Amino acid sequence: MAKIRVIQGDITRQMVDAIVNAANPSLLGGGGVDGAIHRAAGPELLAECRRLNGCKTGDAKITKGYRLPASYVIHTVGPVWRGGAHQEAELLSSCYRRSLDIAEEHTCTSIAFPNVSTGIYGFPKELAAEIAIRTVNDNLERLLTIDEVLFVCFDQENYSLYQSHLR
Ligand code: AR6
Repeated sequence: MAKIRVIQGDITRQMVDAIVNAANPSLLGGGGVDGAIHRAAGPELLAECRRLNGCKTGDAKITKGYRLPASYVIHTVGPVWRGGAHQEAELLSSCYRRSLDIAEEHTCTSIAFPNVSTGIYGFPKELAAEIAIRTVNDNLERLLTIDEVLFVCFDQENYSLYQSHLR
C-alpha cells in the first residue's frame, strides 16, 4: 500500500513523477503555487495549458512538467471558500481524488500535493488538511501504480496541521 509523507518545502523542487498545481479554471497561470510552477517549468507549460480549454472546479487535467524535475503537472482547481455551504468540502475532496485517478492513468509511482485552496482561495487550513488526508487515506487501497503520496506544505501552519493529523 502507498505511503503518505509530509514535508515543508517548495513543490517545484520535488523529484516525483507528478506534482499537483492549485490552478484556477482558466489554467492560464496565476499567483501562489501556480505562479511558482509556471516559472519553474518554463513557457512551454503555458503553451500546453492553452490547449486544454480550462478545467472545472473539483476536476483536474494533466500536462508535461517541462523544466521541472517532475515528469507531469496535474492541474486541479480547488473551490473558493464562500462560507462552507457551497459544496466547498466535496469539491476539495474531488480535487484530491481526481488528481490521484489521473496520476494512476499515467502510471505515476509518486505524486506531490500542495495545500490546495488554502492560499488565495481562503479555505480554512484545518478543515482542508482533514479533507486532504481523509481523501488520500480513503483511496490508498485502490492505488495500483502510486507508492508514495507526498504533502508539500509551504507554510509552518499547514506543516504543523499535517504533522498532527498524520500522527
Ligand atoms: N510550493 C508549495 N506550496 C506553495 C508554494 C510552493 N512553491 N507556493 C505557495 N504554496 P495558492 P489556492 C502554498 O494561493 O488557494 C493562483 O493565483 C500556499 O502557501 O497558491 O488554491 C491560482 O491561479 C498555500 O498553502 O492556491 C488561483 O487563481 C497553497 O500553496 C488561486 O491562486 C495554496 O495556495 C488558487 O488559490
